[in-house]
Amino acid sequence: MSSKADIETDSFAPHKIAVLADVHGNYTALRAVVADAKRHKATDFWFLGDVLLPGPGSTDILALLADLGITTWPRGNWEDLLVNGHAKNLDVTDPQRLYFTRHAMYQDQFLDATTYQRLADMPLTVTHHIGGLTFRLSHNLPDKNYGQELIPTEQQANFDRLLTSEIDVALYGHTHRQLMRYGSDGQLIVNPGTVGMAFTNPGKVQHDLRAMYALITVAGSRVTNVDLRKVEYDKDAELERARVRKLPYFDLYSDQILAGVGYTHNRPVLAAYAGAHGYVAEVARYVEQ
Ligand SMILES: [Mn+2]
Repeated sequence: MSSKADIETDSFAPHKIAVLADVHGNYTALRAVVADAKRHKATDFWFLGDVLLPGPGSTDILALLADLGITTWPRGNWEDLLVNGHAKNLDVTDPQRLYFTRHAMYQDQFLDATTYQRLADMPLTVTHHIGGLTFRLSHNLPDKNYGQELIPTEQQANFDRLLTSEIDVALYGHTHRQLMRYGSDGQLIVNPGTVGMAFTNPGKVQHDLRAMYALITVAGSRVTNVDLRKVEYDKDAELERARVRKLPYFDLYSDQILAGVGYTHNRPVLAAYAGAHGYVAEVARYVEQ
């Protein structure tokens, strides 16, 4: 796997960059965000990883991202879980690993070998140069796409790990929380929040289940605006897609979308759901193939 991608963009044109992260299989939310960004005349679209799962979206999401010019992005931890679930590399005695493997099994009806390989080969960081500014994109830390180091209440030293002297703006996702702050040397750090998998956040001021993204304006060699946006989308339509497409763990997805309840780390609930829906036997047969 390569670890870096470098993308050069015309320095002289003004840019309005829509930064998207953590779509998590929610095509309906992604479409709402893209429509909002186009209304606001976005010129560039970037993505920060965690593209599929646990929602029903699949090649439709990958095609929409490709239409926006997004073919490379920093690999999210859910890309790793999907790829490893498909490769049958996860320990399915763990209800959480069973959950990812059952979802990979579901995605197998849509994704071909080339697509799995493309996801496996995504770099950990992507660098963009615009107007003399260097932007570095990572899913979480530049060398670690999982973990809790960058939740908004963490210490400054953790955020400085996003930066080097060459970087002007660090963009990361993963926490599903919108954030704008600075590095110790004054560099800008932005997290656009999550497009498709909003959680009920701690604290009443953070409670919001809309689709999130960031719109960053660059004029000349300056960042002139950072707009942390939230967009309403049709949650019932998304759940209807999930129902029609026979999404596994449907009720948990429904709870996620309508109430912001996350089950990814709730092993007792995942185990009970898998047991009640026959997933344990299905995954055992899949892994043996
Ligand atoms: Mn995520």
